[in-house]
Amino acid sequence: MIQSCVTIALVPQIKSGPWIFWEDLESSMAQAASLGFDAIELFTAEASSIDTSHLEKLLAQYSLKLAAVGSGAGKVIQGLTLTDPNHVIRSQAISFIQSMMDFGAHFGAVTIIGSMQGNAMPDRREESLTHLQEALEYLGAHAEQLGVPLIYEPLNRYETNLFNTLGAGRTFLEGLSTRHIQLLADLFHMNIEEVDIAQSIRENGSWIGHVHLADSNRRPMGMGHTSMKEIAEALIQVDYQGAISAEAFPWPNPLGAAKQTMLAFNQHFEK
Ligand SMILES: [Mn+2]
Repeated sequence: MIQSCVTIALVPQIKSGPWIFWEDLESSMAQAASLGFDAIELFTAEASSIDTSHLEKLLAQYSLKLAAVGSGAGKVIQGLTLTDPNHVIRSQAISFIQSMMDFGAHFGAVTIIGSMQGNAMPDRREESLTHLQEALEYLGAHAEQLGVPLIYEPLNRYETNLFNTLGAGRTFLEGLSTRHIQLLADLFHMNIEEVDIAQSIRENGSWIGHVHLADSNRRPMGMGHTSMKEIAEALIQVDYQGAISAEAFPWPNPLGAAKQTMLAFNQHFEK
C-alpha cells in the first residue's frame, strides 16, 4: 500500500530547504495526522537528536509511521560526504549515516543518502566512484543486518555530478555486490534530468524504495507544471509499495503546503 508522507525538518541550519514542516516536532505531527497523512520523514541534526521512546510515543499517539530519515545534516552541519578526498572525513560520513540507519531501523524507516554522497573530484571521477562504492558496500551490508534498505538518491546536476538519473543510479547500484540499496525517485530532480519521468519510473520500478513528491518548481504537487497523472499511473503500474513523501517548499506556508499535498495525493492515489 502506498503511504502518504510529509517531511519534518528539525535542523535550523536548513530552514530554507524544501521541507513542509520545520517547527516543533509534536505540532507538526499533529497537523500531519489531522490532514490524514500515513507517515512522516524526519530530518534531524543527528541520530541522537530525538529520544527514541519519545518518538515512539508520539507516533503511537498520532497514528503515524516513521517512513524515512534524511541524512543531509551530516553534510550541512558537519561537512561530511562519502566522496570527500580525506579518508577521515569519509569514515566519519559513513559512521554518521550508520547511526542514522540504526535510529531509523528501530522504526522500520529507511535512511536516505542525498547530499551526503558529495561530488566527484575534478578529473578524478574514478577515484571518487571507488570511494562511493566502498561506502555503499559497507552501508549496504549494514542495511542487510538491520533488515531495512538504504536509499540512494540521484540528485540534479546542480547538486551532484555523481549520478543524476534513476537509470544512472541503478547502473551503479547494479555493479555493487550489496542488494540492500534502493533508489529514491525525487520528482523535482527527475523533472530536471529525466527524458520522461513516467518512463524512467516504469524502467526502474523494481529499484525504487522511496519517492519525494514536489512539483516542477519544488512547490507542493499541483502548484507547478509536472504532469502528475501519468507519473502516478507509472508508480501504480510498477506496483510501488513505499511512501510518497512531500519534500517541497512550504508554500504558501507549512499548513497550506501540507493541505495541497494531501489534495494531490488523494487525487492520484486511491486509498
Ligand atoms: Mn529529495
